[in-house]
Amino acid sequence: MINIILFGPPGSGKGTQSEKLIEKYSFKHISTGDLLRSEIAAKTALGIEAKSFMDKGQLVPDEVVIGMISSVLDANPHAKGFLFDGFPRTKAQSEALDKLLANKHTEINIVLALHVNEDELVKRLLNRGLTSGRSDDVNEEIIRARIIEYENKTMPVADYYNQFNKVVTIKGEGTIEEIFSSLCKEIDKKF
Ligand code: B4P
Repeated sequence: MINIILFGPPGSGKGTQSEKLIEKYSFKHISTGDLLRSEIAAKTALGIEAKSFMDKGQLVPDEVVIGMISSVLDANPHAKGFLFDGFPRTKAQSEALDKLLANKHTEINIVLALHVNEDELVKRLLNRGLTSGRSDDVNEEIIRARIIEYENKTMPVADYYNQFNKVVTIKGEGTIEEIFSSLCKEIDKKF
């Protein structure tokens, strides 16, 4: 079983690259952003709670997200590997994920960290906001708040996996195909 985390700030291309990676490698894709947005669309209690955080550019509480991941792992006992996109986003989520995977006698093999400068991130997200209908993409203030959340709460995830030498940094600027090819090179090297 191969388990990969695609890591990076908001707008670094995690969702974009995940789509291409799952097509090529047939991993089970787990995007906490997508899962939360479908809960919002279905107006569930979890979705209503999550929306109040997401609309402000804040992370959703750990216990909500960890519970969601645990259910998806249980629902996919025969997956040949998982591609985690946008999860874990805090050190507590990383520790919880490691425990959940250990219970299934597996682990995270590699963390692919996309690096993109802040001005480019803001430009991409404002641009996506023109068509996505996503309330967290519409104004620069919320986008900057998401980047600050990333720096304060999510960067420690890279430090956490770095202690096990699992992090590989990838340049996340350039064409989508160039970045995809860099990611595939690292995956193929590892497996
Ligand atoms: P997410 O849905 O995870 O996504 P994201 O941060 O917006 O960005 P992503 O990196 O996937 O960007 P994309 O490829 O689409 O998070 C949304 C919110 O959900 C969070 O703020 C948080 O509130 C909540 N949440 C999610 N997971 C959570 C967790 N684990 N814990 C707590 N809260 C959680 O790319 C963005 C744009 O760039 C697109 O328009 C794309 O077309 C463009 N783009 C991509 N690659 C490009 C390239 N190479 N060049 C130019 N443009 C490019």
